[in-house]
Amino acid sequence: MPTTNQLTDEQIAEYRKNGFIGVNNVFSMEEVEELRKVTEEFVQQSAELTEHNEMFDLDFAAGHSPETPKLRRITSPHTRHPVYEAASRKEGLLDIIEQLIGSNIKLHHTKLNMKAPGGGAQVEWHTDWGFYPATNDDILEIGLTFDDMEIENGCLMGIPGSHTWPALDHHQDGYFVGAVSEDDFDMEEAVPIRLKAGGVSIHHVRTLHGSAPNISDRPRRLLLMGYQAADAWPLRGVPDWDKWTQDILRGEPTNEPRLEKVPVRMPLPPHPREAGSIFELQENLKKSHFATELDAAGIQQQQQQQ
Ligand SMILES: O=C(O)CCC(=O)C(=O)O
Repeated sequence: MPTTNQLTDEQIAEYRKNGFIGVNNVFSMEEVEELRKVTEEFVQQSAELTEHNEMFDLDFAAGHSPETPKLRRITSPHTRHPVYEAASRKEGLLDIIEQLIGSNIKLHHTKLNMKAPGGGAQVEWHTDWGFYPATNDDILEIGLTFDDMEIENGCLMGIPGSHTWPALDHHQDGYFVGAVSEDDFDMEEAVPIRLKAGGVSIHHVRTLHGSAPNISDRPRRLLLMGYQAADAWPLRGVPDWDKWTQDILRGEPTNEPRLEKVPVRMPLPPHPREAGSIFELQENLKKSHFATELDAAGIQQQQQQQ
């Protein structure tokens, strides 16, 4: 099956209207196989660890142990192995991104989120904008799936049109917890992004998204790669100009931020309980949107009817 490097006009219109789309066949199965193989090596490397470190976030709730290592996240995988770096720089992918945010493209970050079979954790509803507001919102995240991604194994879900909403509050008791409260939206409007392995989800930085636990017997491995227009300047500043320019993947860097009238709420003050990953941060949320497996199953039933 040939891979694609172009969105159709319909796909672009859907992205602009809903704030997210799914696109199959962006990566070949050979590329996916290589990514799976390298990822398995990292999972084995994490086996002996008993606590999170700057590279690995472990899934204790899913039963992480030396015999059954359960890795929840690899942080910045593109800096850890050339296979991930190649994925983040794939020309066909950058062609697609250029259609959505223009020709000056900077890599924002990467992370590999994994949900183990039978319990891999949910990601509570949030916008990426809540974490890193900028001078304009030409910023998006790609999710490259290594596995067929379905509701059962905790696919990404989005709320259509939420990228046009005012800046959502990701605070609880005055502190940033990286998740919105249940009252801010109607979960029944959630649309799952179902994909085949090698496909990508694309969501706008202001799109409200989340994902349920994995209640299937299959893994869900999603390589998330954030990209931004080079003139979308982080409101928290650019601490390292050399690193900033190294991450320009297409076009030119600029020190002239483009200022757009965008609604913003800063992710401050930080939560007093220090958190390395979004999973740890969101554990501070008093009421999960996915309180029980039954809730997750309930959502699934609703969504399957859509
Ligand atoms: O892994 C997922 O399902 C979503 C991840 C996500 O949105 C995040 O890590 O910011």
